[in-house]
Amino acid sequence: MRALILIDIQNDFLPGGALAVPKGDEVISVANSLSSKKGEVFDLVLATQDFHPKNHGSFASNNGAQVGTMGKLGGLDQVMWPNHCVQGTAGADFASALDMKPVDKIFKKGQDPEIDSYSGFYDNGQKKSTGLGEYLKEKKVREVVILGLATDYCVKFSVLDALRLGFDVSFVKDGSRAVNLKPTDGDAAIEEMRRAGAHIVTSADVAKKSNR
Ligand code: VGL
Ligand code: ZN
Repeated sequence: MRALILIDIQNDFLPGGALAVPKGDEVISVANSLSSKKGEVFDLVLATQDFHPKNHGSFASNNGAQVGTMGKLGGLDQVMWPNHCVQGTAGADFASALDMKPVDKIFKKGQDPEIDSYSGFYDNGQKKSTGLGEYLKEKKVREVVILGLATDYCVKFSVLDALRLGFDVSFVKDGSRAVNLKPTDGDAAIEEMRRAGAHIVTSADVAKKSNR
């Protein structure tokens, strides 16, 4: 069983959004073209959604901090982000051009104000599960294909957790974009995923796979 996992393709991560990822909008057509291959290439299509309460501790505004500086949250180092993906706001919604019809299940994360959650599987302290890993195991998924936003945060940590959970993991390079607080962050994240055992692939490579 093979699952496609779409990470955080939400309005606030698109150009013009609160935490805009440069060229983040370019992942939408890649996501749509791969998710349209459900049945042929994928058995399941899943999506994660960053979904913060407005008092979330990762927001600079809730810490009297400047955006982009480092602080602490839940005992961990924490980037101070602009307010983003706040529950009940349009910024938290999935991109309107993203085709949600093939999506079998949505896993929300980042609801606990006391800890951030980059990975779609666990919070940053690896304490609480979103249920994604358990769901994949229950569905007998062995292979996961991951893309979305952002390469250097939520995509990277989702890939690393998926590897730790024992899945065969492919990261779709053309289906992901990086925040790049430092210009090399995206490339460093890809190298880290590769070293941890992920296959670095293109959407064209993935589209050639078959379930038959
Ligand atoms: C993300 C920073 C804060 C992401 C989410 O989806 O990569 N990055 N929250
Ligand atoms: Zn967030």
